[in-house]
Amino acid sequence: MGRARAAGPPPGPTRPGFWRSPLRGPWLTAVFGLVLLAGVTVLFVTGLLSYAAYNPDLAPRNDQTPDKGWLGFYLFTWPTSPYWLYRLTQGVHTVLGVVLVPVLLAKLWSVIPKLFEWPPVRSISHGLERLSLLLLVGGAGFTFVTGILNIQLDYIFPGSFYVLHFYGAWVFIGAFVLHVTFRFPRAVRAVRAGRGHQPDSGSAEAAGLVSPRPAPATISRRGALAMVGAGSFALLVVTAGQSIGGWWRQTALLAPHGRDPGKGPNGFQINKTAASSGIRPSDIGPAWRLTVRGAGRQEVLTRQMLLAMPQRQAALPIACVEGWSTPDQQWSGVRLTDLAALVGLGTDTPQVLVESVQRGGSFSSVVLAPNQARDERSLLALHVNGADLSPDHGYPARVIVPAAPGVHNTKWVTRLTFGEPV
Ligand SMILES: Nc1nc2c(c(=O)[nH]1)N[C@H]1C(S)=C(S)[C@@H](COP(=O)(O)O)O[C@H]1N2
Ligand SMILES: [Mo]
Repeated sequence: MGRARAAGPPPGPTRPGFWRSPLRGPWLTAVFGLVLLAGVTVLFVTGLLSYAAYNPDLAPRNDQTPDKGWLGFYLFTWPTSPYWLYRLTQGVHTVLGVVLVPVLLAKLWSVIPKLFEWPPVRSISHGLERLSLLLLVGGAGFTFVTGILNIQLDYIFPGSFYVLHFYGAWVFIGAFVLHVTFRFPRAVRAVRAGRGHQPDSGSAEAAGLVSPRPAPATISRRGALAMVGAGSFALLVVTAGQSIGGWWRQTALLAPHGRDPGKGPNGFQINKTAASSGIRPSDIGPAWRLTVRGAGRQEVLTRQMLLAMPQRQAALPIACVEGWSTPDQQWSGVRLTDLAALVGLGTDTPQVLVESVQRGGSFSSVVLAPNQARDERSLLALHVNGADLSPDHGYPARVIVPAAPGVHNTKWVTRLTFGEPV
């Protein structure tokens, strides 16, 4: 140990003189850090909401991370109003996650000499601090990468994405809170000292960020900030359109799949087509039936019988966990409360298990909470924008619920079971 120190760090990035950018210093690191503090806080809150929106405590099949344990302490019944709630929270979560990537990379760049600090561990407390930084950097990288892969590649980790992203986020946020607790006062001081203030490389204030032999500047600190800002803005422009929808969708170059949903009443986003979900024409042909069960009774209906019931309208969006969403669509069909009444249930409609003709897959069934089943905008939709649902949009019948995540809007529904434990 003593000899290693006497010999100094090995040649390369562990030598302080190796990192020569004159831009590095407490001010730049503090500015990136404070932007991330605000941004990551919003990401964390909207991420918690995203999980709550699944109503995971309602039924095991709603829960994508069944071993969450006490990490589910904050869960609450997801509301149905405002009807655009999940569209907003999940749009913000995914767009902000993408937009913060340049800031995250810039922040890492600004502290890179610290990551190569020599000797790597000086004392127990120094070792613990470095371990927490490892969790911070690793947790951030992991959480951002899993999130972005899910947005871009359309559920590439079937089921397991949620688990990875969920635990990754908790590790990240734990290390993040520690980091902010220790560094916040220093960051505020550095920002107050101003952009032009560059402390001596050896001083405590320099915090190991300032190069002892800086190269000549090729860009100003303000220019560096502008570059990162421009990168974030460019990402905003190419992602936000998938959440705003309408004309803006054309600007959403990074929108998943960019598949053209076609024109007309059914011309809005489709991730999983009937064919890719293994739906056979015979499953949704004339032989299709809807079974409604509950209160010890059972009714079997054809689509004709459903069409003979009172038809209700609701203008609601579909908002996917991936961040894309549709503008409000005009759905029409039968209220879930009217279907519950068919088996003799009153207005205090209980929870309902919704099952699709689709065989297998974690999106083929869901349990809706009583507040969702009771909402008068919650429909078993038969039409959209004045036309029959297309097979890809769930013909003969799909569920649509205000404020629910897209995955709770089950397509090709064949059975509704009210009030029985699942
Ligand atoms: N039966 C069934 N219903 C489903 C799905 C599915 O894969 N199978 N996908 C869900 C998801 S994740 C979303 S976001 C919405 C809209 O998906 P779509 O774009 O594939 O229509 O439908 C939901 N309903
Ligand atoms: Mo989805």
